[in-house]
Amino acid sequence: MIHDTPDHDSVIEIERQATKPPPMYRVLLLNDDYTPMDFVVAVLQHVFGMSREQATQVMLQVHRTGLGSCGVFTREIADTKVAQVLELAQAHQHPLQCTMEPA
Ligand code: TYC
Repeated sequence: MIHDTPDHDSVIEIERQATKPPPMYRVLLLNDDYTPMDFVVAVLQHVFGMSREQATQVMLQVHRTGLGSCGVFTREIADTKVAQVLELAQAHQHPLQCTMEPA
């Protein structure tokens, strides 16, 4: 939009800030030697809404490579999902680790 104003640079800057998409974060699952595969699949289905097939693919990717992406979310949603995974892992006494990084 063109603004007929003597200070149009700051108007454009304010609009850019207001319409900028939010920073996004990738939620990552880490491999370990102890968490049962079935538990990881169930967590991925429950927390990330994945199908059993999709969850199995992500779990195997983590198992084989050490790391895998559970999806990309805004900071608040990514924070919540990381916390949900860690709570479930703790509640079942599994060492499953989950973290997030800027996407
Ligand atoms: N490596 C685990 C096993 O062999 C399975 C596993 C997969 C653990 C993914 C964590 O994020 C993980 N039981």
